[in-house]
Amino acid sequence: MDTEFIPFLKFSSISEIYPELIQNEQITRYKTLIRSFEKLYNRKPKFIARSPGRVNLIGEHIDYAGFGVLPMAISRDVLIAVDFPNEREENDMKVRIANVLKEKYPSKSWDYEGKEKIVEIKVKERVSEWENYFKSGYKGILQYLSLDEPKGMYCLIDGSVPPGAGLSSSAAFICSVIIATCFVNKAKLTKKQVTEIAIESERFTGMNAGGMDQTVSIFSLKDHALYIKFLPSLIAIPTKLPSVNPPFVFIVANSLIVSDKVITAPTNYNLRVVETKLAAYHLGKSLFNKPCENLKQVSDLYSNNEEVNIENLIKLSNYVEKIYENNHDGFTLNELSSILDLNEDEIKSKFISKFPVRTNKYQLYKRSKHVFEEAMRVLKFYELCSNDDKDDNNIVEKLGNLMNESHKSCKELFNCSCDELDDLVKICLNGGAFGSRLTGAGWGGCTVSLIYENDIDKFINYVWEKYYNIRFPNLSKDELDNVIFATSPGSGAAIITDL
Ligand code: NG1
Ligand code: MG
Repeated sequence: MDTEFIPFLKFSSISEIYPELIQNEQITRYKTLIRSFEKLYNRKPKFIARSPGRVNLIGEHIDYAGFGVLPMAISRDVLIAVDFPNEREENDMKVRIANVLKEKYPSKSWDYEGKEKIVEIKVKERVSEWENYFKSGYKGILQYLSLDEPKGMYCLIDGSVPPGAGLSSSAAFICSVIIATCFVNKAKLTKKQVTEIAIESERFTGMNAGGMDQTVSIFSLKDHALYIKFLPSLIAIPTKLPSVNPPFVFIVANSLIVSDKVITAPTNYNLRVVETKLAAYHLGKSLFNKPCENLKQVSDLYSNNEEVNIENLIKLSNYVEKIYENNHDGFTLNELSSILDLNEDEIKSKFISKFPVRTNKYQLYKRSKHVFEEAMRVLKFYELCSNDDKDDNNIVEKLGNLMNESHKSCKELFNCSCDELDDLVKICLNGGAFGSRLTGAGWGGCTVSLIYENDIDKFINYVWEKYYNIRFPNLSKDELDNVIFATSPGSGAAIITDL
């Protein structure tokens, strides 16, 4: 089989992808997937596409404001085993999808009805149906490739990223669909192109998504976190975490509060996107008489297009304090209309028509303050990683403090935490973490905590006792691995052909 396509993603063996500790377990998982595929379709898969989930270390809810973020890929991922029709089956353009969890995620199939019909591929917005994610990726890549006769596909999916947990199961799924479809149709695309298509595709689901998750899923390199800048154009910089002695790790702990972002988007995620855009419009107008599209643009104008820097972000945050001095609890549409100099219909069509939101008040102070300060914390965190100062005895404390400040801001200014997450963060800190914070969109899902590697077992036992045992007494200890686990930076998307 021709393996020249998307060459950057081709791996010959899974040992190149996963950390040593879990390689055997992964080999078994891949073998089981292949066997199930053969049983289901009575044919062999030609390859497996995999894309990882991620944990965001710092930089929450600022990707869509245009600021840099610093996540890392985790080993948990979405696998799609794929076969496609042979020469004798040329006209077969049907897509069949099945999931190893077939009760929960029933099989589906659909025929290709021609290029002009791609736009009509129905991705139901704000409905949580699993095939939606497949269809959104498939639609996005087909629109881009504009093929007359895309090959049909036989797919079996096995995901190990817990859904609704802030570990980006959705982007992992969509990225896998896109690279699988590219590979089947011999499309040569760059990582950046694939990422940009994935970002656009996720929007079909009704989420006005930022670009962090898709970028980290495609670009990550083993043993590196990823510093991602979005503007003026997407750049992903593999970043080693400081090597200190004793070594530290990040622990992901699931609050087990599921936040279905697609369903809650109008009052949560999409509303935050709108609020940050309204703030950008307002701040740009009041500072430079130039309404801005995002808060990064405000910061660029402020610094005359120099690289974003801490000093200017502090000044901007102070400016936010000043300009919203008398309004810390939000503006009604009517009040917005007077400060933005737009009538209500203009505001609606400009900011809220494509992704509708529901609120009585739009928070400009809290959201913009969070964004500027969080952007600052990312710069500081990145600086600590890139300097990797071996003589700095407090580097772990410093990283931890930045994470703690980030959580506080997510909770108090961005209002994207919840009681259980706050409780879990507190427990993690009491259990010895240097820093702990919600990760991903929030409103439920996971926390990420920084601890010494030597303390993993002690820490996990503590959290088990104080959080899981109390809030979820029916959870069996066998499930522990799924709800709380240590992670090291994993590798990004891959196509595995030697099965
Ligand atoms: P999750 O946790 O996957 O819903 C979302 C966005 C990110 C980013 C974070 C908050 C999508 C696909 N992902 O992540 O872009 O904005 O929230 O930092 O919308
Ligand atoms: Mg998601």
